Amino acid sequence: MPKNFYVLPELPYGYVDLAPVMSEELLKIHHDKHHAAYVAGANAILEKMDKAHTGGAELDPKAELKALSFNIGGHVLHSLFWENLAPANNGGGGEPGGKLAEKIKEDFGGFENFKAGFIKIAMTVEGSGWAALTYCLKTNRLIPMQVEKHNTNLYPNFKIIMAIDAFEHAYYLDYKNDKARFFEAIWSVINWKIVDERYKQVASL
Ligand code: MN3
Repeated sequence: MPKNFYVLPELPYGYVDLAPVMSEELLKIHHDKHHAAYVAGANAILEKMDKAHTGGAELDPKAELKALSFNIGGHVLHSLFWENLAPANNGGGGEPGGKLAEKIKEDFGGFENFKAGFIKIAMTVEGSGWAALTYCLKTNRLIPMQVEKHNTNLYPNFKIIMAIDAFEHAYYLDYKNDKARFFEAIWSVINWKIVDERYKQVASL
């Protein structure tokens, strides 16, 4: 198989479709500029790495591997994020159903508890980062994760089933410094069907 590069995925909905939770302008900048920059950043380092591996370029491993991790992490997390959103009342919002609903009830006592806890996780991300939900197959638990920037607190091998972007660029244009309002509003565009499918896949149910 020939080597290739990362590609910016198209959004599974239109730029206007998540308004008013995210305005057209915010979503466009977030996807076309921020996410695109992570894709371009990762690809530029991969290209340089290809050359370095065959002796045609010099690589600064510490700096460039850190940057590669940041950019690949950004690409992967944003791809998950766009997928786990959907327009309100057209796949987005409401409460999870199916197996995921049962698991949330078992682990958190119910959706409202889970939601309140997850908002706290998003609110307390320091600087730039993500609130993410993972599932641990070994201990049969939904385990939340606070991702610093795009990579620091990852549990290796744990699959993320839901992610919420807590970088300022995810809300500032629409909400200014009031991120609490963004983390409250986002629930009306969460695509629980996708999150439930990911959960069932990871937990092999
Ligand atoms: Mn982002």
